[in-house]
Amino acid sequence: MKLYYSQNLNPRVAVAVARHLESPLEFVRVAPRDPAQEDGFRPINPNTLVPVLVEEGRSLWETDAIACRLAQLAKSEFWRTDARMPEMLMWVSWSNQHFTLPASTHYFERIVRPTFSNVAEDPARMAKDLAAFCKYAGILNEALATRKWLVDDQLSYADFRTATVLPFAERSGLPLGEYPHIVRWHAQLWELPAWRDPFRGLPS
Ligand SMILES: N[C@@H](CCC(=O)N[C@@H](CS)C(=O)NCC(=O)O)C(=O)O
Repeated sequence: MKLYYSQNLNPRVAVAVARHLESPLEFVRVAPRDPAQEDGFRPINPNTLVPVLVEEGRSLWETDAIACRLAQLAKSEFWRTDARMPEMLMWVSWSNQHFTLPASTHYFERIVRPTFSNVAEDPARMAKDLAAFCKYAGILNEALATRKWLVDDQLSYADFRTATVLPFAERSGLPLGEYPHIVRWHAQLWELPAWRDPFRGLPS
């Protein structure tokens, strides 16, 4: 079983899940949007994006699907399968659609784009996305005020997924310090080696 990854937002989450669950797989570092690799990568994922899990010749793309499969293989409740699953999926969906989406513009403009282009960021777009991020950060902060972890006070995939952008928040210029419960919750995640340093020992 192979997990194709890069060090960007979504594959970071997939690698962290694999590390957390101690999944028996080979990590393969790729750059699927590099013109030299793109055509060769298409049979593995027609979207030419990572992460991708290849198991017995079958490809599974999308971070959430990969996390689900790895937890299934590990027989772990990290991906809830009981009555708590809808609540876990609520956070997974919410973070993908609302919290992480505007934050990922900051991530892209401040961390990724400067590695290949010197086109300046669009201030209007950045301001709009920052306002959206702050709105949803307020909602998350409020939710975390009364709980240790997002689902039933035990670590789950909802915590990893909702925190997708947080390791990059400071460098992306996202004002995380204004949300003390998010800061406390992310500090808890940071205590987990799989979350803090998922790429440890892997090619960068
Ligand atoms: N919806 C996909 C998004 C995957 C995606 O956007 N991957 C980006 C990284 S965040 C990618 O492959 N970019 C090219 C690269 O990292 O080389 C998922 O959740 O896995």
